[in-house]
Amino acid sequence: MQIPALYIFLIWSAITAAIFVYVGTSNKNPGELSLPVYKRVRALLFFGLTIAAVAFLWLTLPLMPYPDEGVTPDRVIYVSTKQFAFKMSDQPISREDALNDEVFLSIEPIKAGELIEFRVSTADVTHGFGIFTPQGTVLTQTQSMNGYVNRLRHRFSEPGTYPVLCLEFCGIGHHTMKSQLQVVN
Ligand SMILES: [Cu+2]
Repeated sequence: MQIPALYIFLIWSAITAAIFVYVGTSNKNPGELSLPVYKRVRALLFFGLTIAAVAFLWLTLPLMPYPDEGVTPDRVIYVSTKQFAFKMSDQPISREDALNDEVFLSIEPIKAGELIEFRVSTADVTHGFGIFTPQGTVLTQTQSMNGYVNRLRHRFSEPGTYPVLCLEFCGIGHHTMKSQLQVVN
């Protein structure tokens, strides 16, 4: 997965650099563009990009995982983040418990098929709450932000051990910020 990402990055960087070089060199000999042509190009760009944007939104917005109105989750799990750990509880987590390193919280295993709502917040800086599949690919994620409770709903279809990792660079120990979820039948 890393190598294809590197190639995509290199190709994209080369395209961006080529555009800069083209614009930089083409400015040396500015050509005259007649006003009607200029207006036509501008109208074409405006309407073309507007139609592309509307089509893109129309195609992709229905795929967004918005929680259904009026659907009650089977279970609520409270998540609190702090440099550099996750705390999860079936009860709301007080700010004192969130900040206290001596307080260890745990949750009961999750049942496969249940609709889980994670309520995610942070006790210090912004973190990420990323749930990965047992095979190590991202399953779902939300940010963990100070002063906000972000709700993330997910239904685990298969039992297993799902790693939880921070997806925001939150400080020197970011890479050690790990947890996991147990999903059972
Ligand atoms: Cu982090």
